Parts: sequence; structure tokens; C-alpha cells
Amino acid sequence: MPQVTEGNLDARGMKFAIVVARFNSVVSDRLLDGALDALRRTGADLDAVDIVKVPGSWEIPLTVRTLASGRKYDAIIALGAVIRGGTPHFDYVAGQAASGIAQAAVDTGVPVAFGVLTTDTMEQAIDRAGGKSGNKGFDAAMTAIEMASLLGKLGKAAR
Ligand code: INI
Repeated sequence: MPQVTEGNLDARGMKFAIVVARFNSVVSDRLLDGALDALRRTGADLDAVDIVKVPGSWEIPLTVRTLASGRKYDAIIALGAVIRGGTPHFDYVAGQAASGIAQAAVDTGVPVAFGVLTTDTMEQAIDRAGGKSGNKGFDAAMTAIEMASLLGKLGKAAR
């Protein structure tokens, strides 16, 4: 029989940081609500959750990397909203946020869930932040919990 390893969704005893961009806060505040809801529902102690606010999504990667390097967190959740409408540097901000967050996770070994929306319009962003398409902040937090659990298991297996 093959050996299957996967994480579970039990956040009890885990420590999380949430990095959230204030830009487009009408959206990112809802993503934050969703992430906290997921953590609460899975048993996390919300008093042990650190929320770090940054000006925009461009600032998320450096902040995530700084937090991950401190080795204090089981996982980090990155939240923001980059909306194409009206901003010529959408591609720079969205691209930098995505690649910088991925790189920080790979380099530090701390799981970082990507909850940065990249949409064409504000309406699409609202849809994904508690509107008709769910809440990507909630989804990102669930992924962070699962990955923290998985890496905990893989780490023990490797020892
Ligand atoms: N930051 C965002 O998080 N979303 C955006 O849509 C956005 N736009 O449109 O420009 C945005 N820009 C700010 C950027 O993240 C930095 O804070 C800024 O460039 C200063 O470094």
C-alpha cells in the first residue's frame, strides 16, 4: 500500500501571522475577516495570531520574509487586493507580490498562503472577498493550516 501523508485542519496550538495590505482595504479587510473566521473555526487561539498591516501588496514579500525568518510561526497568511482597473503598474505589483511571497516560503521553509487577489475590477475583488465567489482570505487561511500541519508531519518523519 502506498504511504499517503497530508495535513489536517486542526489549528489548535499553532501560531500564525497574517500580513495584510491596507491598499483597497474595503476588500482586504474582508479577506482578513475571512482568514480569522477560518482560524477560529479550526481551533486556533486568536490571541496568538499576529496581524501585520502594510501599505500595499508590494510590501508583503519583504514583511513575510522578515516574519518567517524569525521562526516564530507555523504558517503565514498573505492578504491583499491588486486591481487592474486604472493602475498602470498592476502587473509589477501583482507579479512582485506573487513571486516574492513564493520565494519567501521556499527560502525559509515556512508555509505562506497566497491570499492576494488579482482582478480586473473592484466588483470581481468584492465577489472573492465574501461575495458570491466565497472568501479567498478564508481559503488562504485553511491552506495555511493544512500546510502547517503537513510540514509538521514531514519534519517529524525526516528526523
Ligand atoms: N497595492 C495594492 O495592494 N493593490 C493595488 O491595486 C495597488 N495599485 O493599484 O497600485 C497597490 N499599489 C501600491 C503598492 O502596493 C505599494 O504600496 C506602493 O507602490 C509603494 O511601494
